Amino acid sequence: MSRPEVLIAGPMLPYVVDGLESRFTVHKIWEHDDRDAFLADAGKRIRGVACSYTGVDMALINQLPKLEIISNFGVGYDAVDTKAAAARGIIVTHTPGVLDDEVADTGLALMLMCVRELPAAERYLRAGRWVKEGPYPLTRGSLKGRTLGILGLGRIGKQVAKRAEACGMSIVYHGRSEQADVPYRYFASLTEMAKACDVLISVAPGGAATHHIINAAVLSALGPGGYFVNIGRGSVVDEAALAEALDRRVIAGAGLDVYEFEPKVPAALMACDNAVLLPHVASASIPTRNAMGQLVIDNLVSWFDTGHPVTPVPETPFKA
Ligand code: NAP
Ligand code: 8YV
Repeated sequence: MSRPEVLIAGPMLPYVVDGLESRFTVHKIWEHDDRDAFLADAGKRIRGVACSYTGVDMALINQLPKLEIISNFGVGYDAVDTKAAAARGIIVTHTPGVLDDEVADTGLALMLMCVRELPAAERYLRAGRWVKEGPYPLTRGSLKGRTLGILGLGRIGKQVAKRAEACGMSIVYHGRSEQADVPYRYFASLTEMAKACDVLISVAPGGAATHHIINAAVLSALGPGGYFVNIGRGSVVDEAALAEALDRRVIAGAGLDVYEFEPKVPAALMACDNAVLLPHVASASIPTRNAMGQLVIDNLVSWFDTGHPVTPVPETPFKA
C-alpha cells in the first residue's frame, strides 16, 4: 500500500522528521529552491502538513488541493490560517497539555527574575562590582503577599497559578468569560485587573482578538510597583508602549519570553535595564520538545490510520 505524502513546511526537530519518515513519504519544503515548481508537482499528492513557527498560510493551503490535515508543533497555532483550513474542511491539530509544566516553570522563573532583579545582580557580580562597590542594592521583596493577575487562565495559566500560590501569592484572572470551577477572583476588565494586581502575566493566545490588548492604559493601571510577564504571544503586547512604560518607570519591570516579530526584539526593549528578555525558550527542553513532536506525529498517524485526529483545534472540530 502506498504511504500518504506529507509536507514538512519549515525546519523541525530531527525527532519529528525521523518519526514522520518512518510512516510517510515526506517532502521537506526547504530542500526545494523553486518552491512553486515543487508544489505544482508534488502538491497534488500531499495529504498532510507538519509545521512549526513558520505556520501555514492560505497561499500554501491553496497549493495543496488534496490536503486533509495540518499538524502544528506548538499549542499556539496563530501562524496557521485556521479560517482557510476550516473553509476546505481541513483539520488543524496542535500540542496542548504536554508543555504546561515547562512553560509555567518559565513563567515563575521570569516573575522571580524580575521582582528579585536576579539577572541584574548576576551582571553586577560578573562585572566585578561586588568586589569594588560592595553588595548589590536591596530589592523590593519577594513574591509572597503580592497579587498575581493572570491574563488567560487556561491549561498553562492554571499551572502558573498553582506555582504562584505555593510562593504565597493571591491569584486573580481575566479572560473572555468567568470560570465556574476555579477559586480565583474574576475580572471582566483587563484594566481593572491590572489596577488590582502587582504582577500581571499573559498566557493568552495570539491572533486578532488579543492583538495589543496589553497597551499603555493597562500598563499605567499596573503602576510603578507593578511587573509585567509574557509567556503567551508577543502580539498581545504593544511593544512600543511597553518599552516606554519601562523606560519612564510607569511600571517597575518586565520579563518576556515572546515578541511580536520574533526573532527581532525592538531596540527600545533591549535598552531597558529593567526588562528580563528570554529568546522564546519556555518549552525548549529536550523532553518537552520531544513530547510536542510526538504529538505532531501521533496526530498525523492517527488521522491516516483511523480517520481521527488526537488533538484538533476548536476552529476545525472533528466531525465523525
Ligand atoms: P488555553 O488552555 O487555550 O488557555 C488560553 C486562555 O486564554 C484561556 O483561559 C482563555 O480564556 C484565554 N483567552 C483566549 N482568548 C482570549 C481573549 N481574546 N481575551 C482574553 N483571554 C483570552 O491555552 P494554553 O495551552 O494555556 O496556552 C496558552 C498560550 O500560551 C498559547 O496559545 C500559546 O500562544 C502560548 N504558549 C507559549 C509558549 C512559549 O514557549 N512561550 C509555550 C506554550 C504556549 P477564555 O476562553 O475565558 O477567554
Ligand atoms: C514553541 C509555543 O516554542 O507551544 C507554543 O505555542 O510557543 C512553544 O511551545 C513553539 O511552538 C515552537 O515553534
